[in-house]
Amino acid sequence: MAVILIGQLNFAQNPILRESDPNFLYVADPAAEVFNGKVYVYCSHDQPDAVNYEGMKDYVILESSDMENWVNHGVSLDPQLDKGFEYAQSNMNAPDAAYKDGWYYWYFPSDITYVGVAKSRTPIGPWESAVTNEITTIFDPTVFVDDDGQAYIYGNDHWVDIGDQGSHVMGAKLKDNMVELDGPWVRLSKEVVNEAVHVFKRNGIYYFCARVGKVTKYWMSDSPLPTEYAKFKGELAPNSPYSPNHTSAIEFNNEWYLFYHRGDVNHGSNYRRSVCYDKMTFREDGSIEPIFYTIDKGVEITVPKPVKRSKKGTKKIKAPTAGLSIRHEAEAFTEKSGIKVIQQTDRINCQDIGDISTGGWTSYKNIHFGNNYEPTSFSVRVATPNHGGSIELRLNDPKGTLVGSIPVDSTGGWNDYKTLSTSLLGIRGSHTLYLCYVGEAEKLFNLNWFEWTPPAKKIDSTKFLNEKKNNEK
Ligand code: FUB
Repeated sequence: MAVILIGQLNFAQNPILRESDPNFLYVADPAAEVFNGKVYVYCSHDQPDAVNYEGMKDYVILESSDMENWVNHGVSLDPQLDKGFEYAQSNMNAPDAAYKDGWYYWYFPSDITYVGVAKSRTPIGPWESAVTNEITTIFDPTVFVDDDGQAYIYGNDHWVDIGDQGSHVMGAKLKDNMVELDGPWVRLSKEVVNEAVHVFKRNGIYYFCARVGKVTKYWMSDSPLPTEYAKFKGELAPNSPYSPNHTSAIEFNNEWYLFYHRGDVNHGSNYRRSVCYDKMTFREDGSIEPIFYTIDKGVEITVPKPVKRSKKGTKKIKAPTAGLSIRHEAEAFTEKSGIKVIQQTDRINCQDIGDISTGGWTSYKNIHFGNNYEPTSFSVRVATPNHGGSIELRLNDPKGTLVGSIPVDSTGGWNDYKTLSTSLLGIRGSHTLYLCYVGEAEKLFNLNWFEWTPPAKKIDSTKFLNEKKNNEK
């Protein structure tokens, strides 16, 4: 049995993505979720030259296992380009995601107020459309699944002709299929709100948050769809610098965090925003202390320390590689041959690729290896009781250029995962990566994920300092 000690304090950094990171993007409207013990943040995507919200067209996922080290999955849903989303048009504002009955659902607005839905078997895709047309109209859709499995959709009726005149927090039940309303929209706030509705539950209390004027305010209720208005409680988070606020809250390792965006970092603006997060403090009556925004290494993270695990003795958690490594779930492949997607036997809702025999392969498109030829560290997470053979890394074709090979020995069993690494040389740019499986055993290994760390972008420091000076003038 694992014994968990709580207590070590680490510091994570705001904003999550920085201009100096490889594959940096401006991301906004963070919808944070915890799925299978990991944090996923579903974000809208601001274009680097944006001067309004009209050019917002696709969505990005950030992922973390510890709230300190983040994986940037990049653009993960592009309804205007991906097949099956022909109904989705433009203005892809704030999204949200939810899980129910084996599917992850991604709710995204198109044309400002129409709500489209994508679904996937994993939190990071691949995504397919769950519908053939938009499911409803509401501004800034957000979905909450209660402990009894009942799902609700919320938003505000700014620019939407439902409910009373004016813009309020609105909510409705969703059917079990997660794509149809199960009843009428209900007005939940007496007060007028602007946008950015988000709902979470803590100790049996439902919290409704929304931007009102320049700040985020909140309401409390003992019902997810109160027939009387939810009780207005006041300010939750101050104005976010250079940008109207948009927040979401999660509990992770017994701490609560509020995600938000700001436009005053990364040479940003109102339309070039960056996602941040800070700790939440609840008072005894369930009300919340206004959030204090931090910048740089200011986010306190309480780390649970596993000190003992199973009969095999003490296992230390390996600190993730410094820098921004990019993790890709093995089952989120583009194409495959001779493998199956399988459930992990000791973790609910976690998938691997398995039943792998020699000659099998999986491919992953658009893997970006950085812009220079510096070594790229590459790791795989595998489990097997067998001599697992090896994983060959090839570019653009199952028989394409061999750029690396990782030998896989027995890790001890099908539930004993090990991370194996190698260093790849001489690759740059984006490629379709083929992982090709070679070995003798009938079932070689199960592969959970692979991860790589593109070398940091070389920054022209003179240009950076000049730009900074100009901005400060
Ligand atoms: O991202 C576009 C819009 O900005 C969102 O829909 C609003 O909530 C605000 O964050």
